[in-house]
Order: sequence, then C-alpha cells, then structure tokens
Amino acid sequence: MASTTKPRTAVMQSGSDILVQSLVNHGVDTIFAYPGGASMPLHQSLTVFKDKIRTILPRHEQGGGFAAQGYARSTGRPGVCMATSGPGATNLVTCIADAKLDSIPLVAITGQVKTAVIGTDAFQETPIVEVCRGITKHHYLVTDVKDVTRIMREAFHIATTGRPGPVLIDMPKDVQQAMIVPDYDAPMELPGYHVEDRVARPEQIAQVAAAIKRSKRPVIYAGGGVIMSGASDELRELVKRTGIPVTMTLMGLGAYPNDDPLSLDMLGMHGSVYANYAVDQADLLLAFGVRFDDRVTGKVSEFAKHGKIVHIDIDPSEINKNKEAHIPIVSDIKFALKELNKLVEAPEDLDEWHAQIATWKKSDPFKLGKGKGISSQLAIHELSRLTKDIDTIIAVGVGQHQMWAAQHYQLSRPRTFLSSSGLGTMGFGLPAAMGAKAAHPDKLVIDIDGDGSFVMNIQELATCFCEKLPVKVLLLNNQHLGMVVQWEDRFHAGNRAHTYLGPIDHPEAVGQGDRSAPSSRYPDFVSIAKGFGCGGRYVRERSELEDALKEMIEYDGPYVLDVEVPYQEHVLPMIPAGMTVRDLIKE
Ligand SMILES: Cc1ncc(C[n+]2csc(CCOP(=O)(O)OP(=O)(O)O)c2C)c(N)n1
Ligand SMILES: [Mg+2]
Repeated sequence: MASTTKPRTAVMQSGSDILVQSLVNHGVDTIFAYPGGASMPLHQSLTVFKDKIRTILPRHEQGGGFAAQGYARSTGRPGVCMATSGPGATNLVTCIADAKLDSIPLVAITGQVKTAVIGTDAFQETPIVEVCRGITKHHYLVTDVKDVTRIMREAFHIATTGRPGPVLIDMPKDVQQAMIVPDYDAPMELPGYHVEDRVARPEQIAQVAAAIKRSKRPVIYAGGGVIMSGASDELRELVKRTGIPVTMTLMGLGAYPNDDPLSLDMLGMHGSVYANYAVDQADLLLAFGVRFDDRVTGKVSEFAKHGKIVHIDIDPSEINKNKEAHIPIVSDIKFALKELNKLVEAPEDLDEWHAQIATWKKSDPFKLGKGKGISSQLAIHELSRLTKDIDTIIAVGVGQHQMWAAQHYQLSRPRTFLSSSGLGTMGFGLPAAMGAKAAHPDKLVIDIDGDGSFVMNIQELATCFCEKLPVKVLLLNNQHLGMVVQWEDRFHAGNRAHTYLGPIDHPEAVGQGDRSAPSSRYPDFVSIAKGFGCGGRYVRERSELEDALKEMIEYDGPYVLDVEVPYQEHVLPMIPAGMTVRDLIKE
C-alpha cells in the first residue's frame, strides 16, 4: 500500500503535515483521534487532509484505540489511533496490549512534550515508549523531523507483515512543528526483520500431506492466523479435499462456517464437547495459526496427546513454545495451505471418524439455557436466526455473554466476529463495533455486550450518535459480573465478592436475592441510551424478544436493546483452568 508520492516541488512541510501525508500515502482513510496540547499540531494537519482521512473523535482514548482495532479486525487493514501525551497516551495502553495479544495491526500515534523537556516530569509527560516497551511489536520516539517518513514506512510495514501487531509512534510537539523538505521515499532501515522468508518448504508440505493421507482421526485446529493471513478460502478447500473436521479458537471463529457438518465449532475451556473430544482422540492435529493458549489446552501435557501434531505459524517463537510439534513449520498459513491443496489427498477412510463425531455432536450440542424468561443463549440464537441473510459483523465484550456469543452465533465469514480474546478486555465491544461500522457503513454491526463490559466504554454511544455510526447493542443484562459469579459459584461456594452491579443495599449484593424485580434494576440503560440520542428498549418476556430484535435491527441510528437475563446461568460446557477433557463439566 505504501506509495511513493513525492510533492511535485520541493516544498517545506511541518512534521505533523508529513506524518499525516504519510498516513494518506499508506492508504489510511479513517483515524480515531482525541486531541490535547501535545497533539494539537497533528490535529491541525488532520483538518488539512480532511478530504482524504476521516477523523473520528471518540469520547475516551480507550474507545478510540478499540475502534481502530474494530476497523483493523474487520478489514485486515491497519487501524490507526491518536492521543495526546500523558493521560491521553496512557489511556491507549490497554488497547496496545490488547492488539499485541491478538496480533492486530495497530498504529498508535501519541503527542509528546517538547524534546527539550523530556525526562523532566513536564506537564502531561509520560515516558509512553518505556511504558509500552513490552506490549508493542515495535515503538518509536521521534526525535528528528528528518526521520518521520522513514519511521512511518517502517511502522506500517512492521504492523502489517509477519505476525501483525501494534506499533507506537511518540512524536514530541517540537518535532511536529519543525519544518523540512520531506523525502517520502526514504528507505526503511530494518536489517533484522525479514518476514518475507517465512514460507513452508516443499518437503515440509509433502510431509504434512503424507501425515494426512495416513491419518484415521485427523482434526484441524484453526486460529486467528488463518484469518490474519486471509487463508479462510484455502482452509475451506482443504476441508473439501480431505473431509477433515475443523475446530476454531475464539480468534479463529469465522474462518470456517459453523453450519457446515464438518465444523466442530470452538474448542477449549468453553468450547463444544465434540471439539474437545475430537482433539483428545485425534491421531493427527493440524494446528494452523494458533498458539496453544492455556484457555484452549487446559493442562498442556494432556492436550492432544494421542496424535501427531503439525504446527504451522508465521511466528517462529510460537513453534514449540507451549506444545512440541512433530512437524513444525514456520510459514504464512495462506501460502502453506495453497501449496498443500496442490498435492493433498484425502485419508483412506474417515467414515468411522465422521460417524463418531456426528454421535458426539448429537448427544452434546450447545444448550439454550433453562427458565421461562429470556436466556442469553436464546437471545443470541434468535439474533443469529434473524440476521442470517444480512451481512453482519458481531463485536463482543468479555464475560459469559462473549462465550455464549462464540457458541451460539452462527458465523460464515472471516472478520465478522470481533473479540478481545488474548487480553480479555471488558469494554471492547462497543468501540470495536463502532470502528467496524466506520469501515463498513453498509453492514449491520452489532455489539453483543454484558452490563459490566458495556459500562466500561458506554461514553462511546456519544461517538456513535454524533459521528453517525448506527451501531446496535444487544445488552445481555444479568445485573452481575456473570463470569466471575460463575467462578464464585463453582470454586468459592457461591460467596458473592463484589460481583453485583446494583446498589450495595440490595440483597443480591450478598448473594441473597433471586431475580431482581424490574423496579430494582440498575442502571436504567434505556434512559442512558436516550440521553446520548440513541434508541432503546427493555425486554424481559420471551414473547417480546423477536419483535424487539427486529426493532433494533431496523432502527435508523444507534440502539441499545436491554435484555433481562438470569445471572444464575453458567456457561457450559466448561473445562476448569489447568484441567483436562476428562474433567469437562456438562451440567
Ligand atoms: C478490564 C477488565 N476488568 C476485569 C475483568 C475480569 N472479568 C472477566 S469477565 C468479568 C465479568 C463481565 O461482566 P459482564 O460484562 O456483565 O458480562 P457477563 O459475564 O455478565 O456476561 C470480569 C469482571 C476483565 N476481563 N477486564
Ligand atoms: Mg453481566
């Protein structure tokens, strides 16, 4: 995407104009930016280029950072966010850490105090490069305006190639204001970074093909890497050619359609019974673009221990990190699967394996929840049904609702399920949905959120309204930090320890209530939504659900559907942390 647009004449430009021109050169069309003293020159420059770049003003820098991620996760293009120095910059820290753990291409730009006062505890000074050293893929403190064009080229290259990740550019105010004749062709200086070599060798591909041919119980374990490398089509082709069933990680959801008979849905702690059984029994595990995360493996030594493991990943540091592979391959997944598809042959006979899987699927499907009201699972199931033929992107918060969304929303395409997976950051859903909506104005974008998570970035309803980003929020409101409640119930004898979200004098605060009466529900999300200019409605009866969901989908503007759901419900199945498939809890 990097172009080499040179100004026709050698004109002087300010550092901030050069930075913004570089964004344009890299194809950036949207930035989420919140101003302050140390970033004002950059914002002034953004107005100069307003025909090329849309600047969206979030209502909190964390909202801007997650919106940039929503843009990146839903498009595959780098997301860009900007904040001022000090508190603005530190408000981006969680987004940067989040992008690092989920390998999201994010370019975060921060204003910094003038170079002359760096290190003096100047007003709004934080050493943000130092703060973020361990959570970026790379980072820059720009001390000379001559370096801006090179740094911008490097930043986009690093963020988007190999294993994608966040790059931080900290730009002091005097560097923003300094004038120079820029060289937009300035070469990159990255002598130690050669990701283009990371492609599987023919003999490695042949080895994988031979292992597949010999296998009797093969399973594909597909992760975020499949989506990042754009290999979803190649994965589908491989399955078509071989008949190998596919399970996906939380980051891999959408890589393979859930409604296909060969889909085993998600695996791991809250994955399907059938996916976890299949991986346990597999004689060949094809691990593509995954990292054997502890939420997937449980006790690592017991995970997939009956078979051979093929591990393909672009990041060499992931290979043999948590689990030793019999066939380790450092490669771009798309390349590897393309090559594999050229020579792969189906295993001799998978009938018995397919029959076994069908039996597991039949006896232990994901369940819709008990009780006579609306369960979270039912609400998601209904949303999935009603949006089946609509081009839809789902974002989620973190908690029970996130896991139920992963289990019950039927996905068919990559980049349609946006989840803070590795860091598990509450507050991700609404801003991520907002960023996705900015990138895809014609798609339906829905944040399936929890009441705890939603409140963490609820201010972004203002951005949704003011910037005309009609995001929908399906709020699964159990009045609790449900996932923590579930762990209290399972591992702490149900003792409530600060997991009720209503006033402390309600009996629920000490675990004494049953189901809150509508009058005691807190806060009033519909009034809040309306206060921000959005539509809103509260539902508690099953009979109203379909009509309310339709109203939300069709509403002309941002909308919050506050659904009362029980807090007594647990996300199942569950393999407790560090345990094995033999410890799987079904009830
Ligand atoms: C920023 C942040 N703080 C704390 C946590 C720990 N945590 C994980 S899930 C959860 C509860 C989430 O509650 P809610 O959003 O209402 O979702 P529910 O589980 O009720 O569906 C908490 C507190 C977290 N993941 N992120
Ligand atoms: Mg909740």
